[in-house]
Amino acid sequence: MIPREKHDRMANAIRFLSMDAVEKAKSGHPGLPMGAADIATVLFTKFMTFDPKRPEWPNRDRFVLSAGHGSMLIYSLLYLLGYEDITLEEIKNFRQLGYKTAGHPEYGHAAGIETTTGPLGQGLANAVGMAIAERKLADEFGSDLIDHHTYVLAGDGCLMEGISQEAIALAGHLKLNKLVVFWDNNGISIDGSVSLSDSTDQVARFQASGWNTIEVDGHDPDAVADAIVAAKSSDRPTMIACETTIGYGAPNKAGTAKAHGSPLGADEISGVRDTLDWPHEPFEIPSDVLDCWRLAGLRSTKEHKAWEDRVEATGAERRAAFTRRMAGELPGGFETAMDEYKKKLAADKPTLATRKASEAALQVINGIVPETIGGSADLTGSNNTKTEHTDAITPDDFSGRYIHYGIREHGMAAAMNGIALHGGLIPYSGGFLIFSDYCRPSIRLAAIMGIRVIHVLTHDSIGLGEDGPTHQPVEHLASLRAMPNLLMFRPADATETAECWQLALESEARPSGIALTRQNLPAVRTSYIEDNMCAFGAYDLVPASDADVTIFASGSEVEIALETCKKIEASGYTARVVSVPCFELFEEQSDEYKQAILGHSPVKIAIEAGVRQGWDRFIGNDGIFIGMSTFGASAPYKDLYSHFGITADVAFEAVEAKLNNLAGQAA
Ligand SMILES: Cc1ncc(C[n+]2csc(CCOP(=O)(O)OP(=O)(O)O)c2C)c(N)n1
Repeated sequence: MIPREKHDRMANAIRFLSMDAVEKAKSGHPGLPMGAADIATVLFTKFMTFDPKRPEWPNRDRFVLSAGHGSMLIYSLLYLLGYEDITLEEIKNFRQLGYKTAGHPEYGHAAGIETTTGPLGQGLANAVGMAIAERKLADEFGSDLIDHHTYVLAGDGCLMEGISQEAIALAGHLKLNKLVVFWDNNGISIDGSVSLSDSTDQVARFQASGWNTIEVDGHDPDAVADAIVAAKSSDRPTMIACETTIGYGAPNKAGTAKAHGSPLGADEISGVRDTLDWPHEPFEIPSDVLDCWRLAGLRSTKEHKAWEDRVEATGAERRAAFTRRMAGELPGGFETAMDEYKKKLAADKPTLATRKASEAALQVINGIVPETIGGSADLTGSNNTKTEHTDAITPDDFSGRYIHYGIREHGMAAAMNGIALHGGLIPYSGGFLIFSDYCRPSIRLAAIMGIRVIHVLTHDSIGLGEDGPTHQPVEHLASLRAMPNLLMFRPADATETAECWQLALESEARPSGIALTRQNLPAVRTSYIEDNMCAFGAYDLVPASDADVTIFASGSEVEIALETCKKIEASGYTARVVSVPCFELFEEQSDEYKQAILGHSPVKIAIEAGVRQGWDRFIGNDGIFIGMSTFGASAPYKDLYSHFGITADVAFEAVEAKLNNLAGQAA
């Protein structure tokens, strides 16, 4: 038991570091760290299992600060506990360029930051993914190797965001009993009292979603500790509603929105020093308090050692598999298996919808890569994401490899981020490309963090047909291509689909989206090529030197490009076809390669059943674009392609007109 006075001084160290750092930076959020300091002190001094000297220890407890604006809470903790990445110098340079102490916690900046938070609600949903990963790996490797908790600190804002409902519903359903959420229930957000905009009974909401709930005074360390003990023995995830005062200790601003997101000011800070009896200079932590924190930083050393001994005592095969998986390396034999599969495709030349081709590729992948964990947002039969290796995970049985995420795209994508961040698993999902809008914030965070999550995005154009414009993506490829560090693939046939899958899996430090068709497509790659051609981003499918016309196309429109090419050739001109499965990978090629692909044809044309945006890179401002400029319509897909003029005839006419025009000019 830590005596109350000692606890208070330790918590106050968080409060003063936080308010002083915000004051020096002239920006930031002092209120949350000051209000949640007691909860954090109890958690990190009595419960969390972690090792500041080995922050990547796979079996550490995870702590997610979902209310990322309170970042000084986590920076203070990491400094006080002795994490090397966060020095006092870092704290003094909070929110400054080149320092790890960014405005919101960013994964990869400093060890101990488990995920990037800032967009409210995301951290909570990431934590659900981490808890899923823990349970799955414990099932697979045994609790001697993986057995830890995931703790979250969420604010009112996190709980107001819609994503929180998707996340807690999934966690409640899966009975993720090693997930513990502290709700920093301070009743204040930016505009003022939470009651201005919300009157939800949060405790009842969590209970209705299958959670265990406990209500405590968040400034009573014993009550908080008792609640955590109770949470740890629950058979369900637990939400601990902690009543707190934002800006605790500030004589005038505590309990008000004034403490939320701006420096308290010199007078108020001086008042806090009096109120909390802290006669120390800014950034000065008395040595007895720092000692206590550093001691807390050592609390799991023995446990860590015992875990290492258990790993050592594990059979060589299991140890090697565990180590490989946690390092994120693909298994030996993966490349060979994909290569063999490509040979088979070259021989079979199947006509397939690329969503079916993706299923076939996954059949190979899931057989050889045991760390893939699939799923779908209730579109399994449409996304074709389930294979014979992936039985469903159920609340009572995590031996499967498939998550029925329910109709929760946003929660799914955020949970996948958490699974990837946990390590040991590669999550892939299923959804309609149109509904990437519903998970875009999480995909964006995956791109910022540089993590391997793979989104299978089917029904990728008007080619889906009768479901109509609400379901037909038009601007989605362009908008996803606009996102830095996301690989957006659009394969044209079964071979390209296999290649794109391979690239997505091999891209350890970025997320991928794979856009796939509902409609059947013929094989456009008809002979075996050892190289992964999709790795070039764009490549010659039908080469021709000094071609009069170059046709660029992606996915389902490559077939139309090939037909157009034939028509052009028949009319006496030369044409080449460039397949463009991935804009981003194309940009990463050498200048020579890019120049060669772009070429010098007098006529350039791009065909894609989406908007033009982005294609001028290939065809120039004066190129011909055959695609969409409006929303789609509800009809059988072939009728739609005719109606919107995405056909070889229309493409050929446009090319012919331009060629005639050029010839006229030359004459
Ligand atoms: C998705 C999203 N919307 C808006 C914001 C901007 N924002 C940051 S903090 C905040 C208020 C949060 O209130 P609360 O969770 O109660 O935090 P506290 O006031 O207790 O610090 C808002 C709206 C955000 N970070 N993320």
